[in-house]
Amino acid sequence: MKAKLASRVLSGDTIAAAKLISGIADEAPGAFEEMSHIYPHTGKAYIVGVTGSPGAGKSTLTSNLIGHFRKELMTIGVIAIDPTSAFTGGALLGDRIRMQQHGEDKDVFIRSLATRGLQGGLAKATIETIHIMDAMGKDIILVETVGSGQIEIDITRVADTTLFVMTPEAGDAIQMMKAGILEATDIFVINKADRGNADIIQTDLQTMLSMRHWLPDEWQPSIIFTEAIYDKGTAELALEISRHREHLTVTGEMQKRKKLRLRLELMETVEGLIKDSIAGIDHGKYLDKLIDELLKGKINPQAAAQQLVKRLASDLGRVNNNP
Ligand SMILES: Nc1nc2c(ncn2[C@@H]2O[C@H](COP(=O)(O)OP(=O)(O)OP(=O)(O)O)[C@@H](O)[C@H]2O)c(=O)[nH]1
Ligand SMILES: [Mg+2]
Repeated sequence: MKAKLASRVLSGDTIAAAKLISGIADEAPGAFEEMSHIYPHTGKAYIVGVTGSPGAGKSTLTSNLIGHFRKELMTIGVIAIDPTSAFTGGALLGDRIRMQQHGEDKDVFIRSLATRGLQGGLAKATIETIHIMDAMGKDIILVETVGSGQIEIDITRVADTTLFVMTPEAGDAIQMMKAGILEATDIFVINKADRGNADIIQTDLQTMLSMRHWLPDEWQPSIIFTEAIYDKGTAELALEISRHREHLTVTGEMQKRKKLRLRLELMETVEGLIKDSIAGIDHGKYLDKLIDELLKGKINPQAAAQQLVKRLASDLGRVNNNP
């Protein structure tokens, strides 16, 4: 494989990048070989996670941030993760329209990843898409997700700066506690401040934050007000992101986040490999046989799992002994 796509991606070709991203999501043969030429060019981009409840204004805010960073001549990648498109088919289009003002800008590259079809591999596909945009030379990569499921939380944990977008409407604060978002957030954005009552949610938030114990060097999440439809508060938010970035750099936390990201990627890859290998034992017949035994109550799930792992280990041992 000559890694034709990878070399085009490295020269900034967006069509090649889009093709490679689809190849990764579809696990197309050759895509991973192409990726091996991408990895050496990664590690420079700054990753910002934009999460929050549906309709909170994440896409509008992301679009504003793109505009702000473009004025500073930074190049931008955007990944919109869309868990709802499988059901409604609409949200994805909405995001495209909101961001389309940047569609003509060759220094802004926007891709959507739908959760449909990716199952457990979403975090991995997202990280690989980040690598591709990073290797293309994008300075900032914004990742928009609805912060409700575990996968989204994993992704926000590995961003360099995570924003959680809320609105003054009730319920947001409680939901956030449940989802464990409080620990994963670096900057809280209270959007739709034009609707009033923004101070109420700010007080709720401050109360919650004050209940946490902070280590001396630890970043304490800040609260920023925005009115995204009027592009208000964008500069303040961008400034806060750069303040957080500075904090990560001076405290060495940046390196820790990079390590976390690599760990997540490694574990997801191993998990995928193991699952694929198990499904492939005796061309799938071994798994089928075990499931039949489970169904008949001849074996319990714990014993079946142990049997699978043992069989896998012995198969792998045979592969290693007879190269
Ligand atoms: N009043 C008001 N409306 C806003 C503000 N920001 C965004 N909106 C509106 O809120 C709606 C949702 O905005 P989006 O940016 O699509 O929100 P989102 O969080 O990306 O939505 P999903 O991706 O569907 O979860 C749109 O109709 C926006 O115009 C704001 O500051 N004030
Ligand atoms: Mg959106």
